[in-house]
Amino acid sequence: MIIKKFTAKTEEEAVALAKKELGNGIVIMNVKQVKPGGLLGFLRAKQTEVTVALEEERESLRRTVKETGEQEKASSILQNSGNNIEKKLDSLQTLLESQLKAERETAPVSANASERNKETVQTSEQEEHSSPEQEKFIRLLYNTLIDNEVDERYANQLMEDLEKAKKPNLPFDFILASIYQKMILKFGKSDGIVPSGEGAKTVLFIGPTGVGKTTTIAKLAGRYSVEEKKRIALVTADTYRIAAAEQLRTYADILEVPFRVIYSAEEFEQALQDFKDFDYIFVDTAGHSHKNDAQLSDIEQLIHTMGDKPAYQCFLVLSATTKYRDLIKITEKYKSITDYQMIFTKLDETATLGNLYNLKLFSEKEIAYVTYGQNVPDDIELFDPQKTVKQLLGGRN
Ligand SMILES: Nc1nc2c(ncn2[C@@H]2O[C@H](COP(=O)(O)OP(=O)(O)OP(=O)(O)O)[C@@H](O)[C@H]2O)c(=O)[nH]1
Ligand SMILES: [Mg+2]
Repeated sequence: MIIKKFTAKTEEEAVALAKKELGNGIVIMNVKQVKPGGLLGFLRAKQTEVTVALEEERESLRRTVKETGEQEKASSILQNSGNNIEKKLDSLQTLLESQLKAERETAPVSANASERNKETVQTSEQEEHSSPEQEKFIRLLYNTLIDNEVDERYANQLMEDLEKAKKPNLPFDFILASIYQKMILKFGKSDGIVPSGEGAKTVLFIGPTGVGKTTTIAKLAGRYSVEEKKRIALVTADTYRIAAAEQLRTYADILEVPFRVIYSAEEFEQALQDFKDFDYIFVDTAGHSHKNDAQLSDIEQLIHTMGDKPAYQCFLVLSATTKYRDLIKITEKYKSITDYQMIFTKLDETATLGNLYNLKLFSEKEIAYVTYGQNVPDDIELFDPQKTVKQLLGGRN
């Protein structure tokens, strides 16, 4: 990570200087007023000093690649997260430092933790540049990630990246900011449901049984129809259970939006035709076990009906409480059927969010929304990587 200070009359001017030199991917770490030095310095006006950081990866990217759409996106994520990163991470750092202090006072460390850290400790002893405090801090970050059920493989990757960026006497907040940014970049950011340029946008919700597909549709339909005053139609292809269609019909009645049950690909096409002047058509599907190929072929048929229409988005709904190994299998199975973004439900029922990070890295699919309760339409939001990364690094929920 490159860290550099820029001074100008105003904060805006200093940031502009930094962007001119380092590009749009910078993260603002700190802003402060400084007195000009030198003889007669006291006669001159105060200046603003802005400390910015740029990831080494981004720096080389900036030099070698022209500004691509992808890079623009990364920049905007960083900028959103970066505005005064110091302030945002303050409480987190205090928390980690107090843990560090507690650890120092309660030596020896528990057998389990010391076992887990053996490898890191050994490499740290060979590492001549890092201070023991720095090593402890990094180890604490690693343990926090593991406690939050981040896959060891991905936690180790982050640690390797940190090792590369490490310099003697690097302040804790730089280390923290570096890992924080890296994780946010890996998560990426989805825009969720985006309106179609013209005509209705069809949005399909697929996934295992009981994860909250229908409830999530109700939440989104509520948001879009009541708050955004959009024209919504609800369609269900879930004809497996008698109560399933009724569940969505009830929501449609409350929201006063049209509702249709479809039994075949032809009926689906007809529904899309009939609702073509609406803003959004939300399509509910029956929950399927990823092990049941016959059921999955129904979904494939629905998707086939959509063809390669651009006005179509598909969301794979997953519960944050599902076992990691099963989540891997599910995302893999659906990948063979269609492209999708992920929605994680039931965040309120789990204490650890490591699976969100694991599944993003494993599937390379974006996380669009998270839901955290049964209340319709309140308990849903667009996935916020900053918030999740902070939690994964030990910040408060
Ligand atoms: N705690 C919690 N419960 C949720 C959440 N989302 C949905 N639920 C509950 O999970 C249960 C199943 O929700 P549904 O929306 O029927 O799930 P589904 O995926 O449509 O289920 P099938 O259609 O049977 O496959 C219901 O009791 C919901 O209230 C959430 O974010 N948190
Ligand atoms: Mg359902």
